[in-house]
Amino acid sequence: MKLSFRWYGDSDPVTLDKIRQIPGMYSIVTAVYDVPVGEVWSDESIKKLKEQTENSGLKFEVIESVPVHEDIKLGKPTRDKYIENYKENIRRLGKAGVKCICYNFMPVFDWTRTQLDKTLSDGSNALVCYMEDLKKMNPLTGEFSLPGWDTSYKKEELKSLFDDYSKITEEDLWDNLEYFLKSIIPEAEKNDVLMAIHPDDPPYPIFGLPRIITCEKNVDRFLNIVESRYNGLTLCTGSLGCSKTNDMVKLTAKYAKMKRIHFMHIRNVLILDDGSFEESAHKVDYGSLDIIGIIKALYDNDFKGYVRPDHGRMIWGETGKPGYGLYDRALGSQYIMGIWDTFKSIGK
Ligand code: DNO
Repeated sequence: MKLSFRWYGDSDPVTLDKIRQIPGMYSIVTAVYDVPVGEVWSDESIKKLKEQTENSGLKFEVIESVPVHEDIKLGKPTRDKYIENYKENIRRLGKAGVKCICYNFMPVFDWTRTQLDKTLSDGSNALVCYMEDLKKMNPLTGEFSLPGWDTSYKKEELKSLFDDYSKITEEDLWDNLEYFLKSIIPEAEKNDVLMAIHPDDPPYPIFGLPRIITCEKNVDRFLNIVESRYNGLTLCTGSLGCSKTNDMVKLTAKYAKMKRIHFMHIRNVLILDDGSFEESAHKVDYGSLDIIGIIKALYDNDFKGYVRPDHGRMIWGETGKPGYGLYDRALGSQYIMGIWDTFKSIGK
């Protein structure tokens, strides 16, 4: 298992110098942020990221994300142009030494929460998703956005995207995913870049938009579309795991055994009675997920991929990008590695 850490580039208050001091840190997880979704990343930007990373003594092996243009998800005629760009990005990143690309296939919105700074009982704050609030949110009228979202849309553009999605079914979305995968996976194979889809977060339709990477049955279906190791997963424990029906220990063991997990996002969530959830500290008894069981499943199946501590709470007065402060993610990383090292030392 290779420890990694998300870094948002020069504008990230969490600097590479700080990240490299976290014990066991191996690779940076980053992306080119100055290019609109769907366009080709310049060789210069990729080179700069690689140099910055390597000069800090870290590897440049994981990209999160190369975002997928909405026209691809919608199956519009213009998708072929964007797919060609996507393939070019795979080639360029592969040439630069990238081994794994994380992406998602969520219509319009990436991860979604109802509050980014809910104060917990210990005075820290965290991302939460409360069902009652989620029902009241309307991205077409509300003046809110989340850090994971593409904020470049104007209200009218968002409206027309919603109209487009109202005309397609979940099965259409599957067809469009299939078309995309069949085009890009051969390119990933040629360039030795492992593609790792991120599950939908939360794993159910929101705002009337379909979501399909949500549960075991659908992940199985996804993996079967292209039976190649290069068509793999970013298994995000907190995304799938905030739905009680997803047994994360079982899923981790199953897909790790199949060698289809290339990237693990590990975090804990506390699931409330009505399906709402709060992001909690990684430590097993702070949330609803069996983090130790998940890591054991990885260990038992000789997991060799990348892992990153996913969102952390904001602690010790830190401010910054919600979910992506230094301190709690660093603590989480040491919890994860501590469990891993313990299994390593006691053996299977
Ligand atoms: C949230 C992240 C996601 C993830 C994308 C992958 O913090 O895990 O935003 O990067 O869904 O494409």
